[in-house]
Amino acid sequence: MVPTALLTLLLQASCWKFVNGHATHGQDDAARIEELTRKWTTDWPYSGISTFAHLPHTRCLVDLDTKYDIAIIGAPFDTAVSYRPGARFGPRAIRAASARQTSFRGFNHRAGFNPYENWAKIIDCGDIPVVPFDNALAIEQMTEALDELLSRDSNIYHSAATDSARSLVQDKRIPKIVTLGGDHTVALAALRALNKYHGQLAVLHFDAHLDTWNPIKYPSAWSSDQLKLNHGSMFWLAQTAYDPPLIFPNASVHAGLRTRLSGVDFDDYNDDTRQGWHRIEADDIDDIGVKGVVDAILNNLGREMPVYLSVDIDVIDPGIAPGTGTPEPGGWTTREMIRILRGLEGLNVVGADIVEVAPAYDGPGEQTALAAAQIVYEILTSMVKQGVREERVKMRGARGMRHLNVGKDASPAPTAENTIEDEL
Ligand SMILES: [Mn+2]
Repeated sequence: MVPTALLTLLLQASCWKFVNGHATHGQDDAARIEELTRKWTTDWPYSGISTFAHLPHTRCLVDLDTKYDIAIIGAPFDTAVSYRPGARFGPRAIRAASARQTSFRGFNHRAGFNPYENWAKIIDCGDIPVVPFDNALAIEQMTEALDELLSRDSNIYHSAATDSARSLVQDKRIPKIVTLGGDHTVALAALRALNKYHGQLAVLHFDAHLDTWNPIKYPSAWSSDQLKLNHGSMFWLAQTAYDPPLIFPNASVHAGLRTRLSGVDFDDYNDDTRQGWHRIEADDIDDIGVKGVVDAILNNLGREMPVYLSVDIDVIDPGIAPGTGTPEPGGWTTREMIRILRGLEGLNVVGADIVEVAPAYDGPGEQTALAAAQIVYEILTSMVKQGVREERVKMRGARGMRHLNVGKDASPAPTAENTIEDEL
């Protein structure tokens, strides 16, 4: 039997709830939502549904209302690999490994800049649901999906209130895309989509391998059209299967090479040269250092040419990043890779990918996926910082017009390879 005093208390409590529920309806909803948001929306690194760096997620491909300046999208595709499969699980592994990246602790001390707290709206667009049974169809799907993302007006352009404001951000109208692979074939889809908006692109390709292989170099007595499409031939296809070629002639750069070559001579390299590529070997870093690698890249690409930045995680030594499809000993360290990327801030990168993360071969510490997540962070830092830099140049031409949040860009500590700052 319930004691009378307790019964009274229970009744009072339910009446209070009833009255309180009605009293707050409408009148205090905004304040209540604000309070709930304050209490419950700041995730710890280990809480929350997994998105890249806890960024907001929407299925961008069908959500026409949510605008973005940089779209991160997964391409879980791995049916064109020549050795270990498993990169279809790369996007979810990279997202999980990015969990310690948050906007409130996102200041990149090497760059003097927080990419998550500046002008650019970066969102995680989820994955392209790529078919696993038909590679020709998969490439079409990925191309169409990336094309769709690029076809939208960027957030900063969309938000510009006046014609003159819009004209100032005209060069930011096309959003940037960062693809989480997936095997390296996804780069072909990205080049096809980006070409429609930017024309021919130079490619900056970090990889242990050339990926410009003529498919006849693969040891098979059999042939078919589909055999030509694989994760070591997509740049050959980009150069030879399209008219005009998707890649700008004589500008693109491989960095971090250490692959074995076909046959008994340098014919693979000669063929690569004929396709217009410049090569930087993994070993070169011992002779010319990080600065030498950066300078060699900048000498080829300049700072105006639209660049597609494609990072195969196997550029990192497999002792550090073993979770990948075609590991090659003798690669760069994560620190070297970060410093090279920091030295390349001034490039006009219009799209990027991080590919070949295959978590089944990774360690329990997720070291490969962690390296990939860090590389994405460095790429995002450069993309957003580049936008601020462009705005500064414009401000010099039109003093007083501030349309980007340049105030949050702390001056970076000068480094040997950070020459773009000196120029500006
Ligand atoms: Mn590759």
